[in-house]
Amino acid sequence: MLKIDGSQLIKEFDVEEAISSIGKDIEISACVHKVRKMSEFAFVILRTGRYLIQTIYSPDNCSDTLEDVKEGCYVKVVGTVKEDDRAYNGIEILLKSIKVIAKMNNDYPLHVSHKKLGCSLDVNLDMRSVALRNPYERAIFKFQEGVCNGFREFMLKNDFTEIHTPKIVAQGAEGGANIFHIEYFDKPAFLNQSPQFYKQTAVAFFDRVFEIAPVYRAEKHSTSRHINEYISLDFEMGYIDSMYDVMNMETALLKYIVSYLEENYQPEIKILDAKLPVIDKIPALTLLEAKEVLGDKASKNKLDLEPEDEVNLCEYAKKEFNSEFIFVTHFPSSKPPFYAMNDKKDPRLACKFDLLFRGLEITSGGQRIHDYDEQIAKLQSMGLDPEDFKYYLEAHKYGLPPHGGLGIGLERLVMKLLNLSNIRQTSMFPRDINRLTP
Ligand code: AMO
Repeated sequence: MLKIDGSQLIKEFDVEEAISSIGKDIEISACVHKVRKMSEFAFVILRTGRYLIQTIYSPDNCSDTLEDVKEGCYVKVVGTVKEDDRAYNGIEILLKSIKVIAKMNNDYPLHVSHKKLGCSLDVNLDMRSVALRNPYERAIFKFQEGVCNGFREFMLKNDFTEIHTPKIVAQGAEGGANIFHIEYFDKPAFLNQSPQFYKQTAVAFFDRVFEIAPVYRAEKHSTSRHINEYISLDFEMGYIDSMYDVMNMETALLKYIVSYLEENYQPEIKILDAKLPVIDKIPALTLLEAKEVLGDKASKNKLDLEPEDEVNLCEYAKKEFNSEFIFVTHFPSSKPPFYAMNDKKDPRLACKFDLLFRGLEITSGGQRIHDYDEQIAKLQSMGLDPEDFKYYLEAHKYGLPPHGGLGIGLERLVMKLLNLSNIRQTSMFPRDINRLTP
């Protein structure tokens, strides 16, 4: 009988191991990225899960032919590792054998092996399963993995507990019309706009929590900054003195993510030509101050930031403070979210902040109401019925420490870190008003 004990794992190609195997033979399973035939020999470029590797085929060295080896097929090769400064990662492989393990049935409809695809974004998104084989396109998502890993590692190091909250809910957390209605058997239900209620509830028993998960927004317009399903990097922390504790935590978090990327994602940083921000202190202005510094350039909307304000404030922060980030604090307390604590000094303002980066809001956060009566009063002042929030209010009823937190839009953060122009480029299979497939 065959017994599987988990000790015989097949390994993915390890570039470090290959570099340290110069002069030795190695076996690689990979996709054929490109074949360039010369008169006496051929370059066969292989694509592993993360790297491109140059191999050299010559009929004298190799026991197989290249007859069935086409761009897009999958192969298993054995070859000798050679140093070559001109090749990817400084090595090339002299092929001894090359066996096709899976054929391709159709030629690629896109230029997968080009540096960039060179097609429109719509074509790219329509043909995602092919487009993502292009090293530039897929590097965006490897880099995105790095942002999530950096986020998670920082959170765990700082005693936050990872939680998983429901996405099918009975009540939206963020208010407004951008909520998806679904049928939950015989009951109406919604797709959650954020883990807000649950992460606040969890502060009562874990003190500090975080979540990396999808959230849903029924955006009825098509813009370069909105998608209908995005990944929210959320955290919530107890025992804060003010929202400035949350802003400090975010500054340290962003510094950590950038250095984590620099340390672990150099191949992607190179492919994507990413210019990562240098983060020192992040300036903070109140909304009122922000509108004042913008002067004539400020949008007519006095109660919130419009996209042009975000661009202009970032330009101001760069010029005045040499910072690519800027916090804006103290939004009107009459506006959502209803869970934001009112400023004790001026209750017309809420202890809520946004963080802008390279011209775009990437985060909202703030201090929340922890007192039961205060939360009931704020719900009522906004014309909301506390009965509709019965389960959320249980957390307040049985006691919550002073707390606050934030939500970062992963795709927006990655889009800005990479200086891309459309959020859809950073969503592997984006959902927007016109797109439900692939
Ligand atoms: P908010 O609704 O401002 O706050 O969202 C937080 C962050 O999520 C991102 N974001 C989006 N990204 C892509 N497409 C969208 N349609 C979209 N909508 C929002 C933005 C934004 O800054 N619960 C609060 C957070 C908190 O206070 O903890 C919340 O969800 O980057």
